[in-house]
Amino acid sequence: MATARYQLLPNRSLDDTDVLVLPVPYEQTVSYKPGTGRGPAAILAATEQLEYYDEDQRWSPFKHMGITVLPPLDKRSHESEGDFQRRLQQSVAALPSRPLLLALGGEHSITPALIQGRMSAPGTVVLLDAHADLRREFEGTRFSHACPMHHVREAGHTILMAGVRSLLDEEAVRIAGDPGIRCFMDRELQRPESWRALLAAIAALSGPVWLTIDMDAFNPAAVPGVGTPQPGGLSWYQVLAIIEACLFNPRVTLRGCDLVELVPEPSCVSDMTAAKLSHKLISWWGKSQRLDERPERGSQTEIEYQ
Ligand SMILES: [Mn+2]
Repeated sequence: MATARYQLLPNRSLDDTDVLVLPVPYEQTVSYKPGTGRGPAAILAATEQLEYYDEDQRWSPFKHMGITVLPPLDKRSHESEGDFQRRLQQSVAALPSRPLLLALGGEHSITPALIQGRMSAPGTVVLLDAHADLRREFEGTRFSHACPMHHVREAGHTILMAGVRSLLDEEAVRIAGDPGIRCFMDRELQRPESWRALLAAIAALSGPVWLTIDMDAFNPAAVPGVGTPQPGGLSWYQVLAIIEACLFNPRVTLRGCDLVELVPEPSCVSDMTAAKLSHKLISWWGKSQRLDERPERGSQTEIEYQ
């Protein structure tokens, strides 16, 4: 029963929570390997196997933080893609603004609506992805999972992308000619000076930031469960270093993040990687907001398995 899998974490009310987890099992425009619609349930199921102590920050975030898993939001059968995107944006805009929003995809086409619902002024979008996702449209739809960064750029946000290793010549030309897009190609990051330059660029960010992580940014040997795998890719510790630089940058206001394009697979390694990444995002954001200085919040804050 997939629906029961959304209730593994104890839920706080909307006005008393620190993190909103929004499952978006949207799968409409996948172009290669199907299954990303099962991503959110698989990530939440894998959280059952997580130890909640964060060995990096040396605390148990859920003893101090409230978390709310929202009902899954997906396209209705008779709804157009455009109507779904508008409803997603409106739903996100109606959520309380103080908690961190963590959306679990689903395909990458959900990201522009999430950002538009959450960032009223232009900011920076940090993209970890094997692909540049800058197509204007793909396979007949502008809402394709190949297009989200085109829409993000059109909305006026600047983009810092890392891990890219698959793109069209038009996308390469656009990146080269647009000062609002900074791209660290995946292979370039093998060079220590480029890796340091990426971390320095993230440390230099300020203002509102959205973090979007396509699971295909990872090396597919480590995370095979993605819709459009590409050789090469970032390691687990590289991704952690990137999000650490972003979340602990005191000039950044993180407006939200999304993990997208997971296709659950039998080994569960990819599912667990996404679940643990969610845990790190929540824990490190909480630590950056000094929520560890709060007293423990009693029995409701204990994780209870069902
Ligand atoms: Mn993508």
